[in-house]
Amino acid sequence: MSTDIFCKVIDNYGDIGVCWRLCKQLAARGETVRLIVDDASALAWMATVRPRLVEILSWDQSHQIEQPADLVIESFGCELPESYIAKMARQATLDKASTWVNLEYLSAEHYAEECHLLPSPVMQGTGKGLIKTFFYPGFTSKTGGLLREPDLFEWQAAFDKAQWLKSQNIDWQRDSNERIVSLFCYEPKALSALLDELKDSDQPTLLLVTAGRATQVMNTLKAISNKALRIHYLPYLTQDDYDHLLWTSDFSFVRGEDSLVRAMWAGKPFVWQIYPQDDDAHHAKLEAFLDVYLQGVEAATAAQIRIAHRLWNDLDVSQNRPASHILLGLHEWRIASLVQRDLWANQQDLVSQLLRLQPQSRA
Ligand code: TRH
Repeated sequence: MSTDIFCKVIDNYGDIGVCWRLCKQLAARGETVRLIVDDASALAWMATVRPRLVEILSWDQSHQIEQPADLVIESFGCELPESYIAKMARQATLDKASTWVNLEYLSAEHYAEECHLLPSPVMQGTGKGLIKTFFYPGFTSKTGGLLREPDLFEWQAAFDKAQWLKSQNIDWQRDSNERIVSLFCYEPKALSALLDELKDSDQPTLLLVTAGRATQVMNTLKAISNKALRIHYLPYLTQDDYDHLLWTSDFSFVRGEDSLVRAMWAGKPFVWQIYPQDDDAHHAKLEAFLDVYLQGVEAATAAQIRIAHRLWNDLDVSQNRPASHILLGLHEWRIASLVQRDLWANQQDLVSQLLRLQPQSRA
C-alpha cells in the first residue's frame, strides 16, 4: 500500500512533527510514503535518519505525481492541491479510489468521538463526487487513537540514560540526588518564579532547556545557574532524541499535542503547556484532557496534577500558589504516570486504525 501525506507548516513544529511520525511508522510497516510539505526546514534536525520508503516532496513537486496513493492524508485541514484532487477524481472513475482522510488535531473533547470517521462528500469543484473522511485522534475507543510504535516500550526498556546523557555532552553523576527536568515550552508566566524557587531549593535540579522558544524565554529572563539549579541548553534534537530526553527526565514540561503524547508514553510526570488560543478555547481543551487523563488516579495525586497544569497554563492566578508547587508529589505522580501509560497502551494505535480504513464509495 502507498500513502501520500500533505502537510502545511503553520507554526511551531507540531504539524511537521506529527506528519514525520506518521511517515516513520507507516514505513516501518512496509508502506511506501510520500510526504508533501511546504516547508521541510525542521526536518533537517528532526529527521536526520530518513527511512528508505519515505520520499519528501515540496508542494510544487506534487504536481508531478501521476498516480495518487491508496491512502491520502490531508493533515490538519491543509487543503490538497487542485491538480492532485483532479487525479484522485480520475482514479475514482477507474474504480481505483484513494482513501482520503482529513487528519485532525488531537483533543479529548467530546466532538472528537462525535466527528471521528464522519464522511464529508465533496459537492462541487474538481473533486465533486469524492468523499473525504474526518479522522480524529483521541483517547477513547470511539476515536482514532494515539500515535504509538508497536515496539516503543521495548526501546524504552533497553534505553541507557547515563550513556545518552554522555552522548549529548551533559555532565551528570549517577549517584547524585539531582533531579533532571526538561523544558519545552512557549512563554509560561510561571517560569520566572519557578526558576527563582528552584535556585533556593534544597533539592538540586538539572534543567535541560530545548532549543527555540524555551531557550529564547530563558534568555529573556537572563536565567543563570547556581548551586541548586544547573541549566543546560540543548541543540535542536532529532525526534528520537527528543524521546530520549523525555525518558531521561524525572519531570518534563511539554507543549503542543505531539510532545504531550510522547510524554505520556515516557511514563514520567509531566506538565502540558497547551497552545493558547485568543478565545480561550484552550481552557476547555486542557480540562477535557485532564478529565480523561486523571480517570482512576488517586484523588490527592489527581488534584496535584490538575493544580500543576493550571499553574503552568496561568489558570490558577487567584490561588497564589508558589510555582514550585508544580514539582510536588513526584513519587506518587510517577506511579500514576506508569499506570496511565499502560492503560493508554491497550488502545489500538492511530496508524493501525488508519490502515484499516477503506475508500468511501462515491457520493
Ligand atoms: O511545536 P509545538 O508547540 O506544536 C504546536 C501544536 O502542534 C499545536 O497543535 C499547534 O496548534 C501549535 O503548535 C501552533 O508542539 P508539539 O506538537 O509537541 O510538536 C513538537 C515536535 O517537535 C514534536 O514532534 C517533537 C519535536 N521536537 C524535536 O524533534 N526535537 C526537539 O529538540 C524538540 C524540542 C522538539
